Formats: sequence, structure tokens, C-alpha cells
Amino acid sequence: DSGTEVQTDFITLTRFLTEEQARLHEHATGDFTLLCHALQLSFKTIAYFIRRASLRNLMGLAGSTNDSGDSQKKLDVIGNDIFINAMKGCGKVKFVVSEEEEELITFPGDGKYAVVCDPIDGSSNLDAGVSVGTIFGIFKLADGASKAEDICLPGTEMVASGFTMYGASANLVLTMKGGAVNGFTLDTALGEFILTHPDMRIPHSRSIYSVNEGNSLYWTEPVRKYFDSIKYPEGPDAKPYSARYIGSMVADAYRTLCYGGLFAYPADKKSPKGKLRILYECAPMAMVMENAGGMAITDSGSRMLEVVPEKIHDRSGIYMGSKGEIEKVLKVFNEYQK
Ligand code: P6P
Repeated sequence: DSGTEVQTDFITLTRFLTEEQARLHEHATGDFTLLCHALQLSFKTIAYFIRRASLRNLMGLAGSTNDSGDSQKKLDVIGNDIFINAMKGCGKVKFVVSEEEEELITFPGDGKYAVVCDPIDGSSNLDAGVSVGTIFGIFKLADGASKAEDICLPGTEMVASGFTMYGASANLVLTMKGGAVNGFTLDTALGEFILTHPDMRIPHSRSIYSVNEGNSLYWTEPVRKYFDSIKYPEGPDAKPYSARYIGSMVADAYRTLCYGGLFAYPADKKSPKGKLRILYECAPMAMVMENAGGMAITDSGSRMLEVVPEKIHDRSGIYMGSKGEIEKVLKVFNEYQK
């Protein structure tokens, strides 16, 4: 077009990984980069199926049930198969933990990485057209790692984590250990994820809270006290927070990352260990929030990334988002710790 600037030098995920590889010497072998290309392929394929799902009537139930016992949507099964096959195909992965698989998946060969994932998180919302996503974390294996216990590691051990939200477009949020949070948008014409949100930073504070109020009957005293303090604030010109809850973790997390605020899934009397899984929901999201300048803690106020699961599907309560908002949660929780 005459006069308008034509973008001819965009950064694709492929190029970004090549440049990161040069920076992250420890992965200079290219294995990590090849693993991430396989991840990218699985996101593109899942995005393709989700787009077609409404046309191909894939929204119906597949009939089988997953580890949590909830009935699996066809897309759950497809997303899980796509992800596992992509990880197997790259030859760099030894173990996969998936929400859809009760047991640890082990591949032959000498892969140096373990990948934890929830292939289609939020799938119960699929029929309503709500954004769902893939949440993932990548661990570099210690020599001799051979069983599920070897994958029960704290999130601080992850070399990378992130999620892909399948909404109006497919948005990938990716962060490396100690690195920035970068957002990529899938250009379906090119079939490439393009760097559209470099170095995402979560606002320090924002009066938005995101929690399922339907569980408030089961909340413990500190949790109730905290939420009352932001819903019925004291002081002459104190204003209540806004409530935003989509019920799909990747969608609530993406909004929290972009706008700020607090997302919480508290442990409560109904779910004493919380609902969300440590390895492939809480820890990957916690690393994204921390690397974007935010925080993520558990019901005891400890750092989410330092929690070590005993079993691969263990759950935890989680509070994550803006640093200023998490500090308010800690202030209330600490009053009960004395
Ligand atoms: P509730 C979806 O089923 C999910 O695993 C997360 O994506 C979401 O944050 C949470 O559960 C919603 O749970 O109990 O509020 O419906």
C-alpha cells in the first residue's frame, strides 16, 4: 500500500526460539528448541480442531472419563492425543504428565525433558464458546530420572512454562526460567505464532478479583475475611472491587496478566487440597505471573513455585496476580498465622 508501513520483519516464535537458544547456553544443543517446535505444532493443531469443532460436531461427549472422573469432551481426547504424539515425535521428551492420563507417560529413547500439561483446560465451557486453553510446563530431567516421583518437582525447577488460549485467535504466553513473559498470536494465514506482546508486565495493583463465589459457603475464615475486605471495604471513600470470573483458568489468567487484579481458587472445606493441579495448572501459571512481576501463593501464604507435589495429579489452593493484591491477601492470612 502506498505510504502505510508494511511489516516485513516480524519475529516468529521459531525465530524467537533460535535467538533465545543463543542466549540460554544450557539449551544450546537445540534439543529445547526442537521440543518447543513440537509444542508449537500441537498448539496450531489444537487451534485448528477447536475452530472446526462447532462445524464438525466435536463438542459432544466422547463417552470416556478422565482422572478427575469428569466426562471427557471429544476435544479433550483429541487435544490430549495431539499433544502426546507431538511430544513423542520430537524425540527430546522422556516423560509426559497429562491431566487426561492417570499414569506418567514414558517414551523410549534418551529424551532429556519432561513436559507437564493440561491439553484442553476449561473444556467444560467448550459448548458455551468460552475460551479454553493448553497449559504446559517443561522440566530438564536429572540423570537417571525414571519414575513418577522424579517428576514431582517444585515449579522453580521448570526451564519454561506457559499457556495457549484458544479465543478469537490463538494466543500463546511463554516464559523461560528467569526470563520475560512474551505473548505470541497465531497468524493462521502464515501458520506462524508472531511476537505481538513482548515483555508482558502485570500491573502492580488493580481492583479486580476473580474467584468462584459459589464456593463461599465452604471458605475458611481467613479467605472469607480477605474477600469481605475487598467487597465491603471500610473508609469514607473506599470502593468495592469488580468481580470477573470466566471459569476457564487460561481466560481468567490472561485477563489478570493483561489488566492486573487477583485470581484465586482457594482450598476450602469441600476441596481441602483445592481444585487446581500443582504440576500442570498452578506452577506454570505461577511462573508466568512471577516473571511478569506478579506473585502466586498457596493458602498457607507460601510461594506457589516452591510447592513439591507428592503425586503427579496433586492439587493446591492458589492466589495469583498483581503483587499489590497478593500482598493484601498475605496481610489478612498473616493475621491468622500468629
Ligand atoms: P469451578 C476448569 O474446569 C478448571 O479446571 C479451570 O480452568 C477453572 O479455573 C476451574 O476449573 C473452574 O472451576 O469450580 O469454578 O467451575
